[in-house]
Amino acid sequence: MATLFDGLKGLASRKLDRRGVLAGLVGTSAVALAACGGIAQSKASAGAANEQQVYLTVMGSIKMGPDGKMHDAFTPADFSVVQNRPVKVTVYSYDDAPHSITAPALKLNQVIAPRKTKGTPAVTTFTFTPTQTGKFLWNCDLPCDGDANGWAMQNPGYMSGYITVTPA
Ligand SMILES: [Cu+2]
Repeated sequence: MATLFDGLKGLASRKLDRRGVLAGLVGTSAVALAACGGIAQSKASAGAANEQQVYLTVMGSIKMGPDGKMHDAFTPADFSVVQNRPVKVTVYSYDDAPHSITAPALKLNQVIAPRKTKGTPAVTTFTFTPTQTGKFLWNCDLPCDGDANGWAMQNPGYMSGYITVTPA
């Protein structure tokens, strides 16, 4: 991991007093611990390269439904990933209410944080590794789409969609 190397390099090149050395060592061991979380260091970097990235955006009253009303929606609501590889999901929410991506079959139940300032999205990131292949329905599990009594939560393409997992 670059951070561990940079940490050691920084430690060696800096002239530190005792407190500085201690702080440097603490910082380095924290990084080493983080590397341990990825099992072995070499595997951790291989895992990062193997990681799949998904970017989603959430907006309130953004997509017109067949009822002619505007509904809360994820964009995209459907995405496809490959089995047995970590998926890093980054969600930008421009909405002032929390939402979720809930898919029990994939053991997913992730709250998506609401934005605090209008126009500035809240960023939620999480990682999961799908082990089974198939097409899995997800829903937002937190009451939303208030103007339409939660209609979007039951309708794929809005506050619901499909995660397709294809064989590795
Ligand atoms: Cu929602």
